[in-house]
Amino acid sequence: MQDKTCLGCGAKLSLDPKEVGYTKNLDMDYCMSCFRLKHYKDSKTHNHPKEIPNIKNGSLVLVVSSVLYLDLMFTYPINRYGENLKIVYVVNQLDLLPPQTNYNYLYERIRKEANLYHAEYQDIILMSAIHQEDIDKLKNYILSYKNVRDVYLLGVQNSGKTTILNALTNNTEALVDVKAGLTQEKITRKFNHLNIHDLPGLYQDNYIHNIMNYNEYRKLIPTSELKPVIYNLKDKETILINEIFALHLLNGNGSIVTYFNNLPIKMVNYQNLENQLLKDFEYTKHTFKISDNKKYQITIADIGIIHLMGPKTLELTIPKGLHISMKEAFFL
Ligand SMILES: Nc1nc2c(ncn2[C@@H]2O[C@H](COP(=O)(O)OP(=O)(O)OP(=O)(O)O)[C@@H](O)[C@H]2O)c(=O)[nH]1
Ligand SMILES: [Mg+2]
Repeated sequence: MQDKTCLGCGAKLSLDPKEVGYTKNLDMDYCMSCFRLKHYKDSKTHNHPKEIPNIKNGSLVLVVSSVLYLDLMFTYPINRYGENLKIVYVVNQLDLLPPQTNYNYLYERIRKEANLYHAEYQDIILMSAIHQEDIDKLKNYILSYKNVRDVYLLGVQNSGKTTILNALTNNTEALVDVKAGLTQEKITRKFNHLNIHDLPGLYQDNYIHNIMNYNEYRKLIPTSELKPVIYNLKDKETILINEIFALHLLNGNGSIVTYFNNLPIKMVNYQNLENQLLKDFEYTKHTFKISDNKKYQITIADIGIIHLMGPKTLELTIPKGLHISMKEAFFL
C-alpha cells in the first residue's frame, strides 16, 4: 500500500512525533502541523526543507519568484537539477505592485538581470496567481509544450508555487500560507495529460523567518498591494521602519519611497537610534553609495523595497542575518 501523505504539505503521515508528517491518527488527511496551521494559524513545527528533489530530464520547470524579491531570482543553479530542462521564469504576485506599474519596463529590466546571470530560459511570465485570467493564460502556455509530460513548480518559499498548483488543478487541499517552507514534500496532481509537481521551496536562509517566529513575521510579509510612502529626507536625517530597520542619509538629499506591508515608519534622531531599535536583535550596518541619477532599489529580504535616486550615500541598519541588496530599480 502506498504511504498516505498530508494533503497540506505533502509529508508522509506518520505516528512518530519526530517525523514532519506526525499525526495522532493515520485516518487524518492533514499532519498535526498542517492541521494546526489550517485551523488555528499556529505553526511551531515543520522544519524548512533543504533537499532539491530530482527533476525528470526534459521536463518543463516553472521557476516561480515573487516580484518582491527579484534580486535573487537568477542565482539558483536550476540547470543542475536535471538535463534538458525547459526553464520558464514565472514572476508572481504582480498585484503587490502599484497599479500604475509599467510592466514593459519591469519585463525588460528582468531580462537584463537574466542576461547578467547568463540565465538560459524559454520565457519570462509576469502574473498573479490570484487572477483567473493569468491562470488561464498559464494553462494555455503549459499546454503549448506538446512533448512535455511533467511540469515542476520550483522556487523560494512563499513565491506562490502551491497557490499556482491549486489554481491550475482547481483543488485547494494543499495549504498556502506565508509560513516559510510550508510544502515539505513534492505534491503531484494531474492537469489534463500532464503531471504537475509542486516542490518544497528552495530554502533561502537569510529571509525574515530566520530571525523571527511565524506569529511575528506573518504580519510583516506583504500579501496585498504595497502602498508607496514617500519621505523627503535631508542630509543626515534618519527614518526608522517597524523599529527594526533604519535608513540614514550620510550624504545627499531627496525623496525615498518605501514599499512595506503598512509597517510603522517615523523620523528619528540618529544619535539616539540604538535606543529606538527593538532590543530583540543584533544589528548590522550596510553602506550604499549611488553616484549617478538612476533609480535604485534596496530589497530587504522578503519584507519590502526602498526606491531612491542618486547621487546619495546611505547607511542601512538591519537585524543581523537578513539579506539585503541594492540594484537598479525593477519597477518605476
Ligand atoms: N497577493 C498575492 N498573494 C499570493 C499570490 N500567490 C501566492 N500568494 C500568497 O503568498 C503566500 C505563499 O503562497 P504559497 O503558495 O504557500 O507559496 P509557496 O511557494 O508554495 O511556499 P512554500 O511551500 O513555503 O515553498 C500565501 O499567503 C499566498 O496566499 C499572488 O499572486 N498574489
Ligand atoms: Mg508550497
